[in-house]
Amino acid sequence: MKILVINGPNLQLLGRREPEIYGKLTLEDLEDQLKQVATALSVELEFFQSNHEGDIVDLIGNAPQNGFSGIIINPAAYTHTSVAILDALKGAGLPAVEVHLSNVKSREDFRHHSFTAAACVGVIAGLGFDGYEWALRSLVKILNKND
Ligand code: CA2
Repeated sequence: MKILVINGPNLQLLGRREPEIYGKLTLEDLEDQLKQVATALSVELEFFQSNHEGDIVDLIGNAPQNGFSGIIINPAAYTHTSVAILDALKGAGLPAVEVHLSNVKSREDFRHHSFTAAACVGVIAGLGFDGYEWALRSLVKILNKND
């Protein structure tokens, strides 16, 4: 089972800026933490970070033929703006879980609405890196049920 992990714009800055909001750990630290969980669950992960909406749309669109069974996505700022990513997720038809490091509901009003969540089986926000781990565990459970 192969799961695609997508991180959207500016998340390459993790651990380098705004540690009071996003923590001190880097994107590489996140990937290492998730790989350990994936090994324990016997699933394969592929990581992708992009600052470009179209690249994310292409990646999601190609995910089914590239053999992915599910998607974990932190669309970052595109969460609040992108009908294109929403449509790509719907079109791909794979179970997806949306993750946010911060509790978007406790932040500015413009972060309260997610366009992309409507195409996801669930959303996890405010748990930092652990949110990705719970997303992975839930996705694997969902996919195993679908077998
Ligand atoms: O809480 C999250 O994970 C967000 O998706 C992060 C986005 C923000 O626009 C969403 O509202 C919530 C921002 C990602 C920017 O990441 C940075 C990381 C470190 C330093 C600066 C930006």
